[in-house]
Parts: sequence; structure tokens; C-alpha cells
Amino acid sequence: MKTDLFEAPDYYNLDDLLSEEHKLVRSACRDWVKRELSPIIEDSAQRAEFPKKLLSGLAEIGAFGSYIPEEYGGAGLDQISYGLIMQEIERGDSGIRSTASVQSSLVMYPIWKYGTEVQRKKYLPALATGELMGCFGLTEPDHGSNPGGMVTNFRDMGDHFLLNGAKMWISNAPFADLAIVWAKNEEGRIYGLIVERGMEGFTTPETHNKWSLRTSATGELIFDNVKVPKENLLPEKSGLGAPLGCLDSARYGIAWGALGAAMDCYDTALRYAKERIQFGKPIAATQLQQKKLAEMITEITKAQLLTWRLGVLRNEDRVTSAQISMAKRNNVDMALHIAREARQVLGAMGITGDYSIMRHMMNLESVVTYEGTHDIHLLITGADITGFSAFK
Ligand code: TGC
Ligand code: FAD
Repeated sequence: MKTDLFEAPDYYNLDDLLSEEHKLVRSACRDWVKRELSPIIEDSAQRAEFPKKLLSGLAEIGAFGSYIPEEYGGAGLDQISYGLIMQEIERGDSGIRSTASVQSSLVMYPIWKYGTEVQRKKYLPALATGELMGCFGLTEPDHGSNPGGMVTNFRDMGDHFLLNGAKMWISNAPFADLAIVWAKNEEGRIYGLIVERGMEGFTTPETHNKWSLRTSATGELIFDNVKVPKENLLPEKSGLGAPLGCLDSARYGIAWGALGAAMDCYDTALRYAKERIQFGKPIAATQLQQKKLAEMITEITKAQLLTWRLGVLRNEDRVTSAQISMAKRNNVDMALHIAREARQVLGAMGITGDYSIMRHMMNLESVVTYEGTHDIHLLITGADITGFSAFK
């Protein structure tokens, strides 16, 4: 079994900006990733299987609802702790971070923020322990970047709602116990509904043949005249802003997560370059490999500062959606670029599963697309600074 030798880069002593609690949370996650995730993840990725045995450990390190108040079973931690948890998990694998961020930001968050007290008490404690797992259905076959055009709909039938439509590319769908589904009512207003596995007419076929995010289970959500109890509507927020509010939280976590993947690629490439001898000297002693490594640590350091500042703003409830977009876009692009460069530093060894880099690279091809594509986040920044929306 391989030993995980990861050593986190901290070129600008950014640990000085973290509290003792932040460091403790991070250290617990890092230890867990080294001990439980790293030894099995390559095998799960090769077999394209979600490793369900990690669920209880993820719950123990606070990966499910770290910022949800303790009265609902969450860990009651701040946003920087949440970010550090996402960073450490994605340092291990983006697919596992996906499972955790969907559960926290896309399932627990909307129940906490838009649900009733009865819904909070019924679902949140079991979601925090992983006893219940959830998924988030926004994207449809014909509405990806433009979710406002969704056609999934529900009708008021008096004593229940009748839900029809389909969602696609849904993380956790094949095994989730419940789905937060975004659908339009008769007036075309978007609401979230809690749809539970077992409801008649609700199916979740798995999506196969992915070369990316192979440790994360992806599927469809199909609703064929599903009777949803009225008490399963999330009443406190409606309109496209409701799902987009959840995405703010998830995109924030992804900005941290991508940083973790980048740190792992850099650390692996640095270690390999120092050990690999060609032409009688370590390749780390050549200018070209130093250029790659120096540029990697520069970009990681810039992204660390950006992400930390974003966390402070989020803790103070001062962050804007556009600021989150900038960090998600920058950090995922940075991580993907570093993964490609790091892969080259390892030469042929870089394409094997003996190292994590190629897996990170393939995973990041999904991360750059989901939760708003690279292009969409650029257009969000463009609209924010100019005042003109270029989407439509
Ligand atoms: P637009 O007219 O701009 O806005 C409609 C309403 O929404 C409000 N709003 C937001 N509210 C909260 N947070 C945000 N980030 C918000 N952005 C916009 C806005 O104020 C407005 O409210 P109101 O009250 O005036 O109606 O909407 P638009 O139709 O022009 O679209 C804007 C756009 C393109 C930015 C948005 O549709 C978008 O972000 N598209 C990308 C779609 C996306 O990110 N999908 C992600 C699906 S989930 C996923 O990928 C999970 S992966 C999980 C994993 O495994 O980790
Ligand atoms: P499209 O919207 O068709 O975009 C195609 C291309 O056109 C992109 O390059 C895009 O940037 C570009 N484009 C689109 N509009 C414009 C424009 N106005 N101007 C310029 N360029 C534009 N969704 C969920 O709801 N829940 C999930 O759990 C979830 N998990 C996912 C897991 C994986 C592995 C993947 C790959 C996706 C997941 N998604 C999920 C879906 C994801 O959010 C969408 O794929 C994403 O929003 C993009 O939609 P699309 O694939 O339909 O691309």
C-alpha cells in the first residue's frame, strides 16, 4: 500500500492568519485523508465506484454541514473551517469533495435557510451523520448554464403537489435518500421540493462512462407524476435566487477545494523532480523544471491569499456572489493548469495511477464545468464590473 507523503506548501506563512481551531480542524481532516482516503482512492477511481465506506469518516471530520448550527446536528464551525475541510478532502480527491459539498451546501444549506423548523429537525441531524444522503437537482438536459429556463414543474392538486420533469448530471443521485429538486409552479415561480427515494414515479438512473470524477456517483432524476406531500416544499425562498444562493456556498467550497488539488499536484511534482535523475542530475536542478515549479507555487500562494480573504468576507457576511465567482473560476483554472504542468514533470510516470496527478487533472475537467462553467463565471465578473449582462 502506498504511503501518502503530502506536505502542504505555505510559502507566505499563511498559517499565521489561521486560528488554533482552524489548524485543529485542518489537521484532523488531513490525518483522515492520509489514513482513510488516500490508500483506497485510486482503486475506487479505476473501478469508477463511489467508496461508501468513507461516509462515516466524512461525517466524523465535520464534512457534512460543518457550518450548520449544533442544534441541528452540524459542527457550528465558521466559513474558513468549512473551506479548509473542502481543501483537505479535495487534496485527496475531487469526487469525494463533491459528495461532501453537495451534502453540506446544496442539501443541508437549503433546508436550513429556506425550510421550516419541522423540516430542519426532521432532516438535518440525519444528514450531518451521513445516515441520510442527499442530492441537488437543478440542471436539466436542455438547461445547464441557463437554469432559469427549466421545464420541471409541479401542480397543486389540493392535498399534494404533482411533480413532472427530469434532471441530469446530478452528483450523489444514484444512492441519495432524498433530492432537493428545483421546479416551477403553475405561475412559473421556482421552488425547492424535498423528494424522497421510494416516492412512486421517482427514479435515479446512473450515468456511466465518465473519464472524470469517477469516485463520485452521477445520475439523472426522473419525475413521472410524483406525488410530493405539501409539507416537503421549502417555503422561505423562491425564484432563481434560491438555488443560486446554495450555489454561492458550494462555489465558495470549491474555490478552497481546487486549491487542495493544486497543492497535491505541486507537492508530488516537487518531490519527484528532486528524486528523478536525468543527465546525471536531478531534473529539479534544470531551469525548465524550476520554471514550472516556481510558477506553480506562485499561483498557489496567490490563490491561498484570495481564498483566505474570501473566507473572512464570508464570515463577516460581506461577500458578494461575484467575488465567489472570481475565486471559483481562478482557483479551478489554476489547479487544472498546475495538474497539466505537474503531469509533465513526472514524464511517463505521470500518466499512471501510481501518482495522484492524472486523477486530479481528469477530475478538474468536471470541476471547471460544474457549479457554473469557466465562461459563465467570467461573464458574472464582466456583468458585475460593467453593469451589462452578456448572457442573454
Ligand atoms: P439573473 O437574472 O442574473 O438572476 C435571477 C435571480 O437570481 C438572483 N441571483 C442570485 N442570488 C443568489 N446568489 C447568486 N449567485 C445569484 N445570482 C443571481 C438575482 O438577483 C435574481 O433575483 P431576482 O429576485 O431579481 O429574481 O439570472 P440569469 O437567468 O441571467 O442567470 C444568471 C446566471 C447565468 C449567472 C446563472 O443562471 C448561473 O449561475 N448559471 C450557471 C448554472 C450553474 O451554476 N449550475 C450549477 C448546477 S449545480 C452543480 O453543478 C452541482 S455540482 C456539485 C458537485 O458535485 O460539487
Ligand atoms: P452548457 O450550458 O450547454 O454550456 C456549453 C458551453 O457553452 C460551455 O462552455 C459554456 O460555458 C458555454 N456557454 C453557455 N452559455 C453561454 C453564454 N451565454 N455565453 C458564452 N458561453 C456560454 N448539476 C446539478 O444540478 N446538480 C449536480 O449535482 C451536478 N453535478 C454534476 C456533476 C458532474 C460530474 C458534472 C459534469 C456536472 C454536474 N452538474 C450538476 C451539471 C453542471 O452544473 C452543468 O454541466 C453546468 O452548469 C453546465 O451546463 P451544461 O453542461 O449543460 O453546458
